[in-house]
Parts: sequence; C-alpha cells; structure tokens
Amino acid sequence: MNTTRRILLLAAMAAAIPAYAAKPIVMGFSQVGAESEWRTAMTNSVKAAAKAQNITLKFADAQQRQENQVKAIRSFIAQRVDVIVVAPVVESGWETVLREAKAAGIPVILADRAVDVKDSTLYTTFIGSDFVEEGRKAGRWLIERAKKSPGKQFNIVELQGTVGSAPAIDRKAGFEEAIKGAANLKITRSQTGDFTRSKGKEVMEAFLKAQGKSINVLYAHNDDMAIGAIQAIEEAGLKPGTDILVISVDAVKGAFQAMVAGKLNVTVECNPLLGPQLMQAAQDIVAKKPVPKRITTIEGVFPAEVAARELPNRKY
Ligand code: GYE
Repeated sequence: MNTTRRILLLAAMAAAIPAYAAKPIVMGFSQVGAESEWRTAMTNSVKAAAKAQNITLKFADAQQRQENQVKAIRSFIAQRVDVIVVAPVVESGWETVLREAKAAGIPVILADRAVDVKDSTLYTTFIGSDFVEEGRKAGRWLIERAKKSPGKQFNIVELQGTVGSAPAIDRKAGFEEAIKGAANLKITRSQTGDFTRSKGKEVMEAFLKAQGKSINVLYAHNDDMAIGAIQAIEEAGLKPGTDILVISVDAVKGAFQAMVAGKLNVTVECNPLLGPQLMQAAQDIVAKKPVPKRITTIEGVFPAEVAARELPNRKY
C-alpha cells in the first residue's frame, strides 16, 4: 500500500470511530402529567427533540403526583440512565431523592418548574421561564387597562395553579407585586383550579355564586383554567371579555381562539417548546462541558387586539 493510500485509509478509520464510540444517551424524563394544552406541547417538544438528536427517552407521566415522580426517579437510578430530567410538580420535598441521584453519579436537569432545595449542587441546570415576571406582565396589563376607566373599582378573582407548584407561587407573587399600590385593584377571591379546564370551571362557578356580578376581572394562572372559567361565566349569563375581563398565562392556541372570539382579553406567553434546549444541555452535561445553572426562555405578551394576526404563527 502506498503512503497516500495508507493515509487515506487511516483518515477514513479515524472518521468512523466516533460513530462506533458514541452510544446514544439514555435520558429518564419525569413529566408532571397531561393537565393542560401547555403540558401536551412540552411533552411533544421533548419527544420530538429526543428523536431528532438520537437520545433514548424513557418517559414517565406522574399524573400531577409527586410520589409518582419520586418512584420514577428511583427507577431511572436503578436503570443507570445517563441523565435524569424532572419537571417537578411542586417545589418542596425533593432533597432525599435528588441526593440519591447525586450519590449514583447521575446528573439531574430541572425542566419547566424549579425546586426549593438548599443544596444547589443537587441539580446541574434549570431550564424554564421566569414565572414571577409572567405574573408581573399580567398585572401590568391590568394597570394599563384600568387607566381607561378612571374611578372604577376592579374586583379580581384569581384561579391559582397547582398548590405548591413554582408557577402558582410565582405567578401570584409577580401579579400581586405589580398591582400593589393601585387602590382600585383588589383581589377579592383566590383559589386553586389545579391548572385544568374542569377545575377552572368548577371554581369559577363557586366564585360567581359567592360574589356574583361584582366580579369584573379574572386572573387565571393558565389558559386552560381561563377557558374553563369562560364557560362558567357564560353559563351564569355574563359576557367574558366584557363584563369580566379575563387575563391568563401560557399563550396556547386555545387562548388565541378565545381572544379572537372576544372572550379573553390577554395572555402572557410561557414557552413550552423546551425540547431542543433540553437535549442540547443533556449532551453538553454528558460530554462534561460546562452549562449555565439557569437557562431562561424568552417570552412576550399577546393582547386580544393582535390575536387574529398572530394565531396562524402559533406553534403550540
Ligand atoms: O403554565 C400550565 C401547566 O409549569 C409552566 O404547567 C408550567 C405550567 C403551565 O399545566 O399550563
């Protein structure tokens, strides 16, 4: 074999090695559940991105229960996956199981929702939205809207997300911070609707029964609860979007349709398409490359006036 051919052969062999060496990353993913349009979009995004990047995904749906997530994480540890991803349903109570993952040497990525742990080395990175800022955006929209009706008193009812979850805690805090100091804006009732349409409807019915027509604003922590509540408002013979201003968070397609129909006034965007960023982070972590501790998604606010124009561009 002459020298040129030998060099070419060696080069070809070297190029072929990574294909043999790189075995697919195995990712265990513990998802919250399937409670909302947002969640379905996130699940689809994660599954599609894993497939596109040749990552083997072990998917576990926790049906909104922390104990199911703990079980799933323990099973991922036993299977010795390369990386564990958790979208934690609630903020507290994660120390023990995260310590178990750490002891097994398996990196953990938090996706979507944060946890409340003292030891931040229990996870590698957190990819998700700034929920406090989303709450502030919702509050700021209402402050601006209220300026159009000087002297009017706004009685706000609030549909909170899942009790103890990061988005429920933070969206409440951000909204309260934004409206604090506005004497004409007052939260008169606040209860959880667990991020679902059916619960949103049920709790709104109870609000209307208890407080009747003096309610003139609804702030829902997600679009699904707002959509459920809109039904309750209509069934009570009132006009959502007019008699009761409706503000929500997520910006899923269903919310745009409700805005086009004049029933929802504004939705604050929360991007569920975390799949590609998540897979990238997993690859970097497994390759021992540094990743930022916090990866935030960039989001907007969509008032009803732009809904018809924006609807065809929406990807979730
Ligand atoms: O807003 C809601 C979902 O954690 C950001 O969970 C997510 C929230 C989202 O059920 O629709």
